[in-house]
Amino acid sequence: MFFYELFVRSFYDSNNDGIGDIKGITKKLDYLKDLGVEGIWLLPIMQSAAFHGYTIIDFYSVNPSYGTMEDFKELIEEAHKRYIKIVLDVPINHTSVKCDWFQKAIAGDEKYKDYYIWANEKTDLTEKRHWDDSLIWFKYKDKYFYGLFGSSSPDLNFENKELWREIKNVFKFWLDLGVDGFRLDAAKHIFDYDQKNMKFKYQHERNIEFWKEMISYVKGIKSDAIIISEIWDSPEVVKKYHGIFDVEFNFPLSYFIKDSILYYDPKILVKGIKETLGHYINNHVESISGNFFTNHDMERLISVFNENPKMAKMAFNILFTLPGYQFVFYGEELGMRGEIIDVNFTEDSQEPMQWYESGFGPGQTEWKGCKYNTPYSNISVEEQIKDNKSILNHVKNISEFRKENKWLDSANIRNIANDRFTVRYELINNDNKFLVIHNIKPQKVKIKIKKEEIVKGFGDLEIEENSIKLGGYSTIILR
Ligand code: ACG
Repeated sequence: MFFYELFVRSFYDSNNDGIGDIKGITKKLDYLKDLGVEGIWLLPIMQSAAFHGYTIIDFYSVNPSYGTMEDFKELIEEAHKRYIKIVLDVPINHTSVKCDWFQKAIAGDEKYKDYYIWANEKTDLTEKRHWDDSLIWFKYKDKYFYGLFGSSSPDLNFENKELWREIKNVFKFWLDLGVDGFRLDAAKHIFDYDQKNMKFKYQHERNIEFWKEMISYVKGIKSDAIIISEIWDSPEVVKKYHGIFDVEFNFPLSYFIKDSILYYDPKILVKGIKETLGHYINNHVESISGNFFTNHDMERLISVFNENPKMAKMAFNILFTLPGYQFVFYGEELGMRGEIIDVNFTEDSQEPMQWYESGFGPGQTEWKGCKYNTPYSNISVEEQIKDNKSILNHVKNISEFRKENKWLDSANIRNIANDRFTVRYELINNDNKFLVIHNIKPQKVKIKIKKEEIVKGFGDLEIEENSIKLGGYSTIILR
């Protein structure tokens, strides 16, 4: 299943204020359908003061700059008419400081005070976040609160069971509106502070207990709701949560895919598949692998590849020929550029979607100037739609192939191997068997095959009687 990760603010503007909105997405559903998209992961749409929307002011609202609740209902209806699912990002680990709950807590309301985590005599106010040395304790008026994601987003205190009920209401509210599922932000952070010893400490068991209860509640309302988790960590930690969520983002695999291409090293991909798709090797899939190469927190694909479009296409070939679901961040289908110098400042990877070569035209969002995706750089829907060799048309072709072979989502993967140039693996189910060969290097390679075995090729292929010359960054799929 092909999911498109969509950032509303940057996507399509329906009312000419320069900010992308929900009506804008509805207008562009046919573009997404044409691309082969089957599900949209909507980055947070609730009221928030931050550009990215991850600090929520009101969990039961739509950000007024994105539109109204009615617009959202219409989007769901129109998406469903096109068999596109809508999965909502719900960041419940923290709120905005502007959230009513936090404001009441600060004003001394006992109920809401217990919604947050406050410093006490044991607190080390200089304690740092383990991955980048950011501070985690912040002063608001006369109190210090715990905020793993910064000074404007106090963490919620899930020791308080009342909050579990509150969050269930949040999920119910959006399910009742018709959403098809949730992307659970920061899923490993629900219990990450040891309040006895006042020290940062992941408590994976307690997170699992929390999510199990939330998921069983959600499934009680909508049994086929899709639950996708974000646990950005090593394979060892990701594994701890296996089987809890329907879909788990495969962060480790995202690095293996990019590194194997970037460093011209087929061994990296073989290792990556073996280490992170083990459940598809031994046919014991409890959570679907959410495969991707970038998201809104990361450097964009083409920037990782020093703007080499062939490498980007190769990454798509790998993504769309592995078992699991595919998640593509908006704009990656055009090779949009964007770097991230600091994970706390992600604007540069979330620049306005480029619809026009000139950078201007109906629906074009302009909430920020583009530092990376400048006009006349061949990075626009307008330009690429006309060009058979564009990344956009490449993504369309490969997603179409994937749709024709839906069985690949849950295929068993076997005999993963490499030589100096290629990576090959078999994809199998009871009725089908494909052999996939990726040439992940720039040079051409000759491979012995029988013509009639060819199912499909992506890239440069010279087919001869008993062999094929597989161009650099090209893929062949055989029966
Ligand atoms: C989510 C969203 C993100 C959002 C928040 C907060 C959470 O996608 O847009 O931020 O609502 C951590 C968290 C993630 C979080 C990212 C941004 N993402 O775990 O939930 O930060 C290490 C750590 C990870 C860490 C990552 C960040 O382990 O926990 O993610 O670094 O770089 C190997 C290692 C792996 C390591 C990686 C990267 O893979 O195995 O452990 O990950 O390398 O080094 C938004 C804004 C923020 C704002 C916040 C409120 O973007 O700016 O502060 O909202």
